[in-house]
Amino acid sequence: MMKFIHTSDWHIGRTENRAGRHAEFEAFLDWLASAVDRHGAEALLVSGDIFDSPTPGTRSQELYYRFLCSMAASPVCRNVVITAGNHDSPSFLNAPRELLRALRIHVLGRIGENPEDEVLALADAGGEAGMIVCAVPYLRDGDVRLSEAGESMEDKEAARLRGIRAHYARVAELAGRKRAGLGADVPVVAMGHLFVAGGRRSEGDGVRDLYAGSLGMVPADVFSPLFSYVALGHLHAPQKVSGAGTIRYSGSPLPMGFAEAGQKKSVCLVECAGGKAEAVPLEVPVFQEFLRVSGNMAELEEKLISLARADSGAWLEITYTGGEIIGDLPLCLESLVSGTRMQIRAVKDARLLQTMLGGIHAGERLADLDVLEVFERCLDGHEVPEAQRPGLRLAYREILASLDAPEEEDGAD
Ligand SMILES: [Mn+2]
Repeated sequence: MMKFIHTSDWHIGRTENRAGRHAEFEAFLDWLASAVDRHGAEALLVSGDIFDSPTPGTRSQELYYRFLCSMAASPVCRNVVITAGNHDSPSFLNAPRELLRALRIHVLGRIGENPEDEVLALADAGGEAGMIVCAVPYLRDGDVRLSEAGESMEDKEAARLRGIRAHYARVAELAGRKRAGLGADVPVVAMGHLFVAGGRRSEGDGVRDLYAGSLGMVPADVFSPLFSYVALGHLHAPQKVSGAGTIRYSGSPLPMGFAEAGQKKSVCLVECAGGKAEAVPLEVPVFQEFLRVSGNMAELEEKLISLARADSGAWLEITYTGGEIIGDLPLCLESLVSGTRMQIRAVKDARLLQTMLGGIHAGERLADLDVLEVFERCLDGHEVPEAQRPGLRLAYREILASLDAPEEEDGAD
């Protein structure tokens, strides 16, 4: 039997309207370190998006290394596996990998020449072979497919999917061989940072849609039946992809913005025995409450007063829906929370937005719109003829795809 914790999408260094959240990240990592020991987890798997940015600040790095240090000293947890997500810099994660390996912390920033590197045999608490992990990082286009000139968007997508399928098949085969070599019937667990069909996106979960609609998704059958469990990252709401719950998103441990306010956050505690895996969510405490409040001035006043009475320390996103124009709305609202523990992080004036931006719908901020939606609004705004739009959309998506892969070049340094 092998017990481990699966988590992902920490996004260390993420800010909320420029407000730092290091205290929350620190509280989460402390909680996680104690949860690992309390539950007797022999391994910790982190499926991507460790950092929010490819160039994390020094505070963020300090939190990360301090946490890894506590894991290395854990009396229970014998191995940590960290894979890169689309937000991470593969080179940044990989830079200390030799040093970390000495502490039984395995880092997979990008796939290398040898897929064997992604197939790890981990020991259990007794020092015996406990499980095999296929530590597959986020697969960038350049990792799994060769671009060809003149390819259509559909051709590219099909080639990308074939590449992902082939890669998972390859590591499954290697894992099968490794298991046979061990002569022990240990479970095989796969990791991934991708959007698996059947996964449910929450509004604004930080997953950038590079491709519209169903493009960019991967069917769950890319994962070999050899895998007892698939530890996924990328979507921020915790969820099962398969009915049995053995292909699963742990979700982000902290709310990534107000769109995730009120979402219950968790990590997964997984027990593997024989070919079977069982996962239960461990709820992460709320370290900083995010709250959305809306209404006209009288309603807002009433809500904020009652929150103040309850001694709320929430971060607020306030949407003013009143008809009356209030010139100094942020100041007015600020005076309502002064002397309380609450902090206003964002103010939206539904009516003002409506009149000023026309095409932008009530309650929206530019930051809430998907990049493709913004482009659509531009096409509408400039009254671009329908016939020209498909070509422009394609060109725009190609630009986006190239922006999303800043790491392709950094192999040089
Ligand atoms: Mn993420």
